[in-house]
Amino acid sequence: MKVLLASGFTVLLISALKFSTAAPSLFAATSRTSRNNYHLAQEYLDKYYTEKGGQQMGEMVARRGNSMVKKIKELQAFFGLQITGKLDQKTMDVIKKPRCGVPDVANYRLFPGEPKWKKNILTYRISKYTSSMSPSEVDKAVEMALQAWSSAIPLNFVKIHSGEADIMISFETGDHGDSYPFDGPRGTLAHAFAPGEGLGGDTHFDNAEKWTMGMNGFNLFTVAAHEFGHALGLAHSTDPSALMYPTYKYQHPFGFRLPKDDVRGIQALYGPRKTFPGKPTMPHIPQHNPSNPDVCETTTSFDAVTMLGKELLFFKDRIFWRRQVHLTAGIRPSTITSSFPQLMSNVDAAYEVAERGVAYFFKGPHYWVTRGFQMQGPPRTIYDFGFPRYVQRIDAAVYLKEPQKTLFFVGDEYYSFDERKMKMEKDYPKNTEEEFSGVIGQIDAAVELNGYVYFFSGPKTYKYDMEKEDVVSVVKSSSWIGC
Ligand code: TQI
Ligand code: CA
Ligand code: ZN
Ligand code: ZN
Repeated sequence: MKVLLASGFTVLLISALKFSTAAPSLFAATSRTSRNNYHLAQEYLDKYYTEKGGQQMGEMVARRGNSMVKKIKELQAFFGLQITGKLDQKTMDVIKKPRCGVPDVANYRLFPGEPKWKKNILTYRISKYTSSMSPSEVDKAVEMALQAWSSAIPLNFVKIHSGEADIMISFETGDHGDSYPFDGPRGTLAHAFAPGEGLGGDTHFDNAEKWTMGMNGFNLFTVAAHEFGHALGLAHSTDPSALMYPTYKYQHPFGFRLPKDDVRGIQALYGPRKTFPGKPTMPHIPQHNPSNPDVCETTTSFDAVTMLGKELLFFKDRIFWRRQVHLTAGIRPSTITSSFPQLMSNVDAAYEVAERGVAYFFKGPHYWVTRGFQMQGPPRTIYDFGFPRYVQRIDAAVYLKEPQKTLFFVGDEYYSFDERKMKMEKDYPKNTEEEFSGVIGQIDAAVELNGYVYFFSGPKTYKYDMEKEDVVSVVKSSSWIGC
């Protein structure tokens, strides 16, 4: 269910109060308590929700005949309570609870009950676009707005294109089915529901606004970044420099840094994103390796290597390089990260089954399926493959075309997965060094090219000839990216 915005919330309580005598069953308590609750709720409203407009909206809602139970359910969803549809103890507790239990220095506010996401990978989907901007501009604004938050906390956002995402994003006009109709140009710009099931996290933008990438109309990045703050669990801040301060102020999307108060607020819920000492928090995009000795010095090993379509991808921390297989050294490898899904940072292993046009990316006990760079659905667990539970992550994976088998390297052992039968093979795991003569040490990454398997182990890459069953050469791992 949804989180209401302040004005929506006003509607809810006002209509609840208005109809309390007509619908006494909504109150769990006696009529005397109900009257007390009425006064408490009214005080609460007067104090925190004094916007005009609300009453008017309340009348609209009443005329449409929405049930009171539904309203109370929405209120409960807003506060992350159990959805009973009654003004029960917990619901009244929320109303009675003073909202200022926040340390003096901080100006951010959490929602009562402090609803938050209980998982660290959240999916999002943009289900309806606006005609004011191109879809790719909308995608970009949304992605950057989410990234502003995920750079501060250990949450990762994964975009999906079908089905139900945690954060469903859409542009809506007027009444759009959640009892918070939009009001045409200006007024309400957008709203978002607090973390939770169903409507929780969902974010709607008023399609009647002129949405832009720039400074005219309303800047989508700015409003989206604010709304995602709500969708992650932040209420409004009293700090005028905060993103969550309830006044529109254009924010330049490029080079945007989350203001301090918002960082404090969101980290109070999710803790800080852990970065490794000396590693950049934001993706660092090396431009041209030979002229960038840093990258060559520090990139002595890879986390994962795979083909993806016609390109060879090398992953390392939050960076990856893509290059054409057939281009010879000296041609600069291009790099991306900023436009790439968050999950692509710190991948453990990756492989492609070119015949099926799909690739698999592994990170801890999860994996994702992609077609090219398009994610296919939410993350899944590696136990789907038949790994024993003590396997918590995979070091490397390589698909072998001819036998149609994928080898998974874990520690000093490897497993073999039959891609035709979609089954893990019996008699595994086997010892890697015993089976691949000449390959020494733990495997970080592996890829098959032209009948050779390249095993990446720290600064060395072993070129393994499958026919000869032996290593035929050893090269420096960083030479693959032009070092
Ligand atoms: N929408 C309000 C908002 O998102 C809805 C709202 C009102 C609300 N009170 C709330 C949400 C209390 C959670 C808690 O704030 S809005 C801005 C502003 C709006 C406003 O359309 O008024 C932005 C949407 F004021 F900050 F610029 C986005 Cl950025
Ligand atoms: Ca509007
Ligand atoms: Zn809505
Ligand atoms: Zn807001």
